[in-house]
Amino acid sequence: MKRLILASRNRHKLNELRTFLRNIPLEVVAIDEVAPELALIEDGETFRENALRKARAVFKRTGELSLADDSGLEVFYLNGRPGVSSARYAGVGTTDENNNQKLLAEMQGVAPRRRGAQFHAVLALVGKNTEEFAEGICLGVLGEEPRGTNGFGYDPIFIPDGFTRTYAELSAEEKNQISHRSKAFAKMREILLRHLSSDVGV
Ligand code: ITT
Repeated sequence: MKRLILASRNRHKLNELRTFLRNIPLEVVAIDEVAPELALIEDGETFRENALRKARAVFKRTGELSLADDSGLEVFYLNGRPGVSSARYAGVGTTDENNNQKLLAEMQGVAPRRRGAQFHAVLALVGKNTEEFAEGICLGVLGEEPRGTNGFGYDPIFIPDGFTRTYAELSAEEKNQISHRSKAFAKMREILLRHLSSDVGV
């Protein structure tokens, strides 16, 4: 079976991606299983640029089909911040909790109708003669305080549209039905299946 190398070191993202990839005839391998020393550098200005850089780095190192995710939370009141800096909003090597606290402090006193936000994910697939992208967005609002213990990152402070619960109060199955990453993956799934059936560039 052909292998797909996941260009991510975020175990939560890896779990979500593995779930989405369950029924696709590819052997899924995380980058740390094949090249733990490889640096995945994210110094681009867009999710697309960063996802492409990560997938290209892994393809260059392994010569195998590589999939990367770059994602984050965009708060409209803050002109899209934290955006591409989501993982390191409160500083490089910080915790999810610190990122959430920083964001909540910046949004303190902002009225509910001005707390709109979106989670945004871009997936990049790189192989021989292949560079493809898929994007997904989930609209919602920023909560007033963290709620829930599921998931990771900004999940405890993001309430997706149509829900009163945060992402962190949804089960993994519920989140995976509506999330930015699942929407991006639904498109990537088509791309992967097309490549597998034609075998072009994979
Ligand atoms: P890799 O680059 O190794 O994949 P990373 O965590 O550094 O892992 P990103 O640079 O794409 O990945 O940063 C994404 C950050 O955005 C992530 O650390 C969270 O803070 C946030 N984020 C993305 N998707 C999320 C989700 O589904 N739930 C909560 N937070 C999320």
